[in-house]
Amino acid sequence: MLSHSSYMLTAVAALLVTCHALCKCPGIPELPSVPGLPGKDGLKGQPHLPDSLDAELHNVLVNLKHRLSRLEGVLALNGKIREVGDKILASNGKEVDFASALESCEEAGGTLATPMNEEENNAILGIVKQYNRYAYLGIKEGENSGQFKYINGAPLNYTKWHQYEPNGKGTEKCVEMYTDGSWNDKKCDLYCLTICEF
Ligand code: MMA
Ligand code: CA
Repeated sequence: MLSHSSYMLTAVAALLVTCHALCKCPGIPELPSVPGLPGKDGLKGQPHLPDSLDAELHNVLVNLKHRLSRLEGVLALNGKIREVGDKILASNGKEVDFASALESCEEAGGTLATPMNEEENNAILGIVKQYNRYAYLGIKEGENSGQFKYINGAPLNYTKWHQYEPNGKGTEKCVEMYTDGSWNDKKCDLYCLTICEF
């Protein structure tokens, strides 16, 4: 019979293995193998967990969710994050060129804020207004001038161009958000606020 603490250890290990299987966790190293505990493929093909372990895992998950939501509440209260749909938005308050802004976001495990609809655009706008600074978006012009795309190369499915924009005709390959939420194509080597999404 396993002791209570062994069950807890097994529950937490199983949870971590499950989390690692479900998500890519930037900055979090691969789990070391623990003798006596299942490896990262060890839960596959196992039809059920024992009821007690299942209940324990459920409990751990409920508590983690509760703790995370309280932490998110604290960060939101302090104006450090904004949540929109499944995205979390945050800025480091720094104004840098496009490449540096993207690098900071990726280093933190995210990417540049990329509005995919009006609701997301408004959430990013909230941060632009908070700092009263234009911000680079996660959008770039492709090789063919006039063709703006998401950083991952996918075509845009939502746009909010300011009147008469984009007007750079291949000379302004990045995009900034104005303090009214509209977009302007802009040179990539200027200084704009860094806003990331996670
Ligand atoms: C600047 C620059 C452009 C923008 C125009 C709008 C003069 O250039 O920000 O990207 O389109 O202003 O007047
Ligand atoms: Ca422009």
